Amino acid sequence: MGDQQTVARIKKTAHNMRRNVIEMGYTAGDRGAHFGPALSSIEIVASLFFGVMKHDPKNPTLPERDRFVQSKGHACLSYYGALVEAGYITTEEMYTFKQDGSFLSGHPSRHLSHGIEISSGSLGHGFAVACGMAKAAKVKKENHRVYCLVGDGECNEGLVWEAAMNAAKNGLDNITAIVDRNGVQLAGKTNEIMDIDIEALWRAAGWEVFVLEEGNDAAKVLSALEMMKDSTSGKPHVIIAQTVKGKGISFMEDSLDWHARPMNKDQYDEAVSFLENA
Ligand SMILES: Cc1ncc(C[n+]2csc(CCOP(=O)(O)OP(=O)(O)O)c2C)c(N)n1
Repeated sequence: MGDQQTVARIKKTAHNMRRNVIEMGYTAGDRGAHFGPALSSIEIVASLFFGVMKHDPKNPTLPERDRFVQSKGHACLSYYGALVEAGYITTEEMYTFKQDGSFLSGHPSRHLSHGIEISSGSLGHGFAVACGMAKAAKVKKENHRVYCLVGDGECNEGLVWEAAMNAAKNGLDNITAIVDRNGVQLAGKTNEIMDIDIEALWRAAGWEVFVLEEGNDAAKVLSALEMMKDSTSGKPHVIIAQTVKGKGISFMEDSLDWHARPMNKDQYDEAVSFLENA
């Protein structure tokens, strides 16, 4: 388990990231934002950027940096929220989310100087690109690692499994995927839309699987990530993290309604008050 100071830093940053999500989502006005998908993934993204990944906001193109790919790109607010906290994006820039001309669009658009590694949002594609990046690192004998956030609904995509099988075949032990298993996707409960055993599928594809029951517990997420980093299985790794969609804002938790939508002033005030009293 990570040291207490690191865990405390991640928890504090996670709190700030939730606030960033609300600020940016409210800034989007009628265009709306994916609140629920971002909030479930906060502890995962925070643990990566503030506990596990090698990266330097002052040198965003550092060749040795670990790569992060947010394959569930619609949840970009957790990613942007972390980039704000790390210093890749200023607070002023944060408030341009979804405004005309802003580099902070509703899905990540590659912008290396701001820490956005690849464009993503078409489900399955980001994960396949992440596997390609891990393969490229192997070919070039580079030691950085690739981390990829995948949705549980996203695991319905055929491309995920083509890329996963190929990664295992190529022994890509330098990639860790984290499945944000929040159980709710765009149009319903994930197990009602496609009742698949994703643990068994990842194992069958040849990956080392770790099931994390508390994916919104920073200490446990950090510990799982470190364990996978130290693994000597020679396989690609996946952490299947049980999370809560909309985590941290009670009226958004486990709610299909808050997958993506605009937020009005009353809802904004209520969300801010939840965070201030958390
Ligand atoms: C290829 C593709 N098909 C459909 C969509 C539309 N879409 C956006 S989010 C989403 C649901 C994703 O669910 P999940 O992966 O569980 O992520 P969550 O929102 O729960 O974080 C869908 C179907 C898309 N972005 N890409």
